[in-house]
Amino acid sequence: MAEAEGHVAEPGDWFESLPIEAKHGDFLRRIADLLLTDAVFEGTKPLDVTGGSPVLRWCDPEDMASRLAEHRPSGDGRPATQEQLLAFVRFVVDYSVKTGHPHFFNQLFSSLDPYGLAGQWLTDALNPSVYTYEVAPVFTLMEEEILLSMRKLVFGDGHPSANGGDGIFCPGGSMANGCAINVARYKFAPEVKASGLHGLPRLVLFASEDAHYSIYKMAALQGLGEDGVFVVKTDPEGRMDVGHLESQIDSALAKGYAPFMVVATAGTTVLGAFDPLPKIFKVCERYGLWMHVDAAWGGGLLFSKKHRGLLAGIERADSVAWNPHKLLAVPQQCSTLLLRHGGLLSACHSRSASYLFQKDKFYDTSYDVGDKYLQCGRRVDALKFWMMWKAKGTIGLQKHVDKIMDNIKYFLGQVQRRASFKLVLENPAFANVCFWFVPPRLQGSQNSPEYWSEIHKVAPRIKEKMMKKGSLMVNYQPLRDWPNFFRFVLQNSGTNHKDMDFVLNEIEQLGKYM
Ligand code: ABU
Repeated sequence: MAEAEGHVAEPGDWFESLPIEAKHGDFLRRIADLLLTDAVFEGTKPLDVTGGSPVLRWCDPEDMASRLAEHRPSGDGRPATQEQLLAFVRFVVDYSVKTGHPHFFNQLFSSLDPYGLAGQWLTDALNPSVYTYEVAPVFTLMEEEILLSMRKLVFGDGHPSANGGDGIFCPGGSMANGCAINVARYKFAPEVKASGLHGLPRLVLFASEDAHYSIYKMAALQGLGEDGVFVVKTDPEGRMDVGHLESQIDSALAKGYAPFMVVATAGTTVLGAFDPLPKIFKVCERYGLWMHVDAAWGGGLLFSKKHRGLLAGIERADSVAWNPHKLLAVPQQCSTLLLRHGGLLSACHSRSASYLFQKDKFYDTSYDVGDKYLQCGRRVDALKFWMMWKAKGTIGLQKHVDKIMDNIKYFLGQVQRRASFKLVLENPAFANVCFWFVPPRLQGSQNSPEYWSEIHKVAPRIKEKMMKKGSLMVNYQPLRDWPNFFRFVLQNSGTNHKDMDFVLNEIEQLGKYM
C-alpha cells in the first residue's frame, strides 16, 4: 500500500484502475479506526484522567471558519495526501458536538447505538436510493415491513388499519407533518391535486399553541397560510384545551371557512405534554375532521407496556408522525408518517414518471413504491432501525424506554430536593423536566419586582459557560409568559444516576455567582 500512501493521482494513471481494496483499503481502515476510537469510544466517555472527551470544543464561528479554511480542497487543484485527509477527519471529529456523549441533553435526540451505527454504515456503503424495487429490492421490502410493524404498534396488531394502512419514511418530523397536512387536505378535497386551491373555500386546520412550529411552515408552504392554522389554547400542563378546540372550529365555520384537520401532539417539544387524544377524536368525528397525531417525540413509548397508556387514543388517528430517531435513539434520521388509510399516499403524491415507474416491467410493479413519496431520490432510513430492533429485540427497546422513564423520575426527584432549582411543571408527564436555576443571590427574593427578569438572564449565561467549558449541553427557552428555563430531556438509556447528578451539580457550580 506504499503507493497509495500520499499518492498524488493523475486522471487515468495506474492508480485509478486499481480495485478499491488495493487503492483505498488502507485509507478506509484508518478512517474506521479513527472513528471508532475518537468519535465512538472516547467521544462517548466523560472526560477523566483515563481519557474521554468533552461534549464539545467550543469555537466562535469566525475562529471555526479559519480553522475549516485550513482544510479546504487545495486551491491549486492538487489532490490531498492520505495524511492530510486523516488530519481533516480528526479536525471534524474534534470540533463536532458529541451527541452520543452522556452529558449531551440538548435536543430530542442523543446517544450512539452500536447497532444503529452499523446499520447506518451498511446503508452508506451500499448507497441505495429507494424508489423502485429494481434498484433497491432489499430496502423496498424492509421499509414496508418496518412501517407495517410500526402501524401494528399504533393501530393494534391484527387491526385492519395496520395491515390495510400505509406509511412513508420522511426526511424529518416537519416533513412528516407536512405530508400529513397534504394527504388530509387531499382526502377533504381531491381536486386540490390538479387545480390547487382555486375555487375552494378557505381550508383551515387546528393545532395547540404548543404544537410543533412545522405545522405553520407546512401550512404556509402548501398555500394555506400560517393564518390557516387556528391556534388552540393549552391547559396549565400544556395539553390541548378541547373546549377551546370546539369553539375555534365553530368560529372558523361561522366565517365560512372549511376546517379539514386537527393536529394533536403526543409529547410536545418543550413540556412533553400529551393532548387528550380520545376527546380530540370525538371532536374530529363530530365535525368530520382528519385527526393527525404528531407523536414524533412520544411515539417510542408504544414499546413500553408500562408507559404506552400516555398515547391512549392514538389508535383512532387518521395519521401519526413518529420519529424513531428521538426516544428510541435510532441514528439521525429516522422519521415516519403512518396512515390508517391505504392507497391515499399514492393517490395524493404519485405522478407516474414514465422513465422510472414503467408499468410493463418484468416484475410486479406494485413493489415500485417510490411514487407515493414526495421525493424522488431518497436515502434509506430503515436499515439502522431494523438492525437495532433485531439486535435488541422488542424487549430491549421496551427496556430502553423504561430505563429512560426511570432515570427521569430520579432526575425529577433530585430537582425537587435541591433548593436552588424550581420546576416549571410539578408533575411532568414524560421525559422533559423543565426547571429554573435560582442562583444564591436571588433565593428568597421571589416577591421582588426584578426577580423574574433576573431569572430570565440566568439560563442563557449558564448555557454559555457550560458550552465554553465543554462539560454539558442542556437547552433553554422561554415559553408563553414564563422566563427562560432549562429543558432537560433524555433518550440515552446508557446514562445513569451519576450523569443525572452531574447535570445538577454542574449547573449549581456554573451558576453559583450569577
Ligand atoms: N423537532 C425537533 C426538536 C428539536 C428539539 O427541541 O430538540
